[in-house]
Amino acid sequence: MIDEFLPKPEHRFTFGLWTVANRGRDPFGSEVRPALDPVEAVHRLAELGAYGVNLHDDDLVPFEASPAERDRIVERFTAALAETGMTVPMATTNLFSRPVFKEGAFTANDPRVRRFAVAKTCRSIDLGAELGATTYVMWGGREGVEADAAKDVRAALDRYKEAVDLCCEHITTQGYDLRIALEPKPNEPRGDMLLPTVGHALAFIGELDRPEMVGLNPEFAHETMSGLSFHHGVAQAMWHGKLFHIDLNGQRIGKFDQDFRFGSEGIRDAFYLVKLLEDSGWDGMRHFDAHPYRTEDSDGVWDFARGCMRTYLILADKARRFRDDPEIADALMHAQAAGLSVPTTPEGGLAAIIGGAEDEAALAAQGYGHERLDQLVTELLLGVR
Ligand code: GLT
Ligand code: MN
Ligand code: MN
Repeated sequence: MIDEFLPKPEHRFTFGLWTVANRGRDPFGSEVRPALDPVEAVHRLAELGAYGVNLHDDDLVPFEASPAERDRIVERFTAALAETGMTVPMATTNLFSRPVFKEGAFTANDPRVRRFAVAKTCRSIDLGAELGATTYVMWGGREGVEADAAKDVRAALDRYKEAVDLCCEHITTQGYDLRIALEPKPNEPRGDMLLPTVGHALAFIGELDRPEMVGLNPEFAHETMSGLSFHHGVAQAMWHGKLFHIDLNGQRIGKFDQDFRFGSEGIRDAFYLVKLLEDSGWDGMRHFDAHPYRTEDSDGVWDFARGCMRTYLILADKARRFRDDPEIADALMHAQAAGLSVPTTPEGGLAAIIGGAEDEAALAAQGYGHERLDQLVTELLLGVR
């Protein structure tokens, strides 16, 4: 039997090295799985049909490694990429694990910590460029505060901008083909984090020295944690030309930062997101930033990875069925969905609008058939149409 949902490199699925290598540690318990060699991760993901892997500097090269060790590690990793045809489309920096960043990295009160963070980031940008990455993600995991008295948010944003500008300067002077994607998150690990949502981050980009080099890497779990619609956030990022990358996973509103397998929670939201990416012809990566349940052994890790990709492909198929379904098309007509593409301004311009005589009572009496439309989507997702 042909498996129509078999992942292939052409689908552009990527995984963070840190996702499949996640060892199941949580605030209440220790690691439950052994360490995973990045070279093995590359081979296993390639066998499953992935297109590439993404990484933090420290995921591949331990922070303490000497320059000679670094070169050896990178060489061995590059050989695995060449052998499998896998790529590294995105790179990022770990600015959150080491104790030095406990008060912040780019927005730490101590300028020496900030300089250390910028230097670590520039080295990591060099590594990403060496591996061929064209997107550089910035997730400010420690940029935030619990004791609000300790941090002036306006000054912190000045410093955040300064650090991003410095990184853009490094990319430009080195001549790298690299764009920066900021990743918003509302909280966890800090009580409150800077650039908490897609909207905050979009507004921040407008204040940068080189705004054209900077866009967004929205994450399903992060907008959902705020109670916001992920696909609305992604759609707005696209509308501004700022969707540079995307982090896919599963999350339920009101819970801790779950980072579950894509589609395991919020299946409707996941459907509308996949539909948006597919309908818009998104040619970027379908990147999974999730981790296996703590219940899993090493085999479960690969079930997890396979599941993320398979669910995406099933939802992409549902998006195609949505388009081809005559009853859904009829319900969309009833909802006047196509009417939104008609400009508000008629021939005759504003004067025609002001002088117009719309029949308010007739307009108000219209029904839009959303109950029928939404039930059809439910039945599509439940597999009965
Ligand atoms: C970390 C975080 C993610 C970010 C990664 C990039 S690291 O796992 O939870 O949301 O995308 O720094
Ligand atoms: Mn997350
Ligand atoms: Mn993420």
